[in-house]
Amino acid sequence: MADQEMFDNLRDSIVNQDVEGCAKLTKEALEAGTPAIEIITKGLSVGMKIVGEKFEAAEIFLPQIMMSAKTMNAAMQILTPELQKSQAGEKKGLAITFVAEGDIHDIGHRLVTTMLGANGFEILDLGTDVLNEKVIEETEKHKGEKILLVGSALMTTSMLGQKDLMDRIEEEGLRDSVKVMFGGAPVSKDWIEEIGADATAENAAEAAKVALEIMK
Ligand code: HCB
Repeated sequence: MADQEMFDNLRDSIVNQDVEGCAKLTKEALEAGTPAIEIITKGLSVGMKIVGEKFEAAEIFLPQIMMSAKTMNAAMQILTPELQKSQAGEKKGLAITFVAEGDIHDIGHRLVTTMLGANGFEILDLGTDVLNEKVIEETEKHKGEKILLVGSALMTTSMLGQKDLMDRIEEEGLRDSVKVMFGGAPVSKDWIEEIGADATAENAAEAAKVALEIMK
């Protein structure tokens, strides 16, 4: 099967909520030597983007998105051990990863967390719907270590909390102790500049690259 056809089939399995078909296609793609990260960025994530667009256009509703998320999770179970194969020697720092308060979208967050772990970061995963207070508390606990804060927000509402977090970091005198990157569909470079964070990335592979760069 040509590569593009394989990626299109993976994409369609997400859009069509085909849990078993997606798992089968994912295994076949891996067996054919396709890197796990390409299966995600060129196939599965493209499907998720289409699902989001269909939801916005009221062509599908919440139960369908939940099934697409279940489908993506089935593929991620197969792909995560591949992504976890470490490419790094010495530790690059402590990555504290979290999804913003009020936000439970965790597929991209888990993917970014896995990629950072595979690229030499020690991981403290705070999970989803995390209060800024908790992020500050954990940063203070680990002060003195090389800390990278990695926040995700998938909604314009939850993204606003990132500005509050940057303000709190300044107020607590922690700005020189941490690097901060944020990502998720609504996060743009302009937003990162506006709130005074250090970086963003389009996807998990780029997030790992950017993280290594800003932690040098
Ligand atoms: Co959700 N949802 N959803 N949803 N959802 C979005 C996010 C909308 C954009 C869909 C739309 O309207 N077009 C929309 C938000 C609109 C907005 O605010 N602008 C939306 C909405 C409105 C909602 C609800 C409010 C719906 C409702 O209840 N009426 C509700 C909110 C729940 C809540 O959080 N409180 C809701 C619920 C759900 C679920 C539960 C059904 C399900 C989530 C399941 C789960 O995550 N366990 C879901 C899903 C799946 C989506 C879409 C379709 C896909 C998200 C996804 O998993 N993408 C999404 C549409 C979209 O995003 N375009 C839609 C795939 C992953 C791999 O990509 O972007 O998350 P990613 O992560 C990338 C990238 O951003 C980057 O790397 C990742 C990996 O490549 N990245 C970082 C992420 N974090 C980073 C951090 C860094 O530092 C650097 C890079």
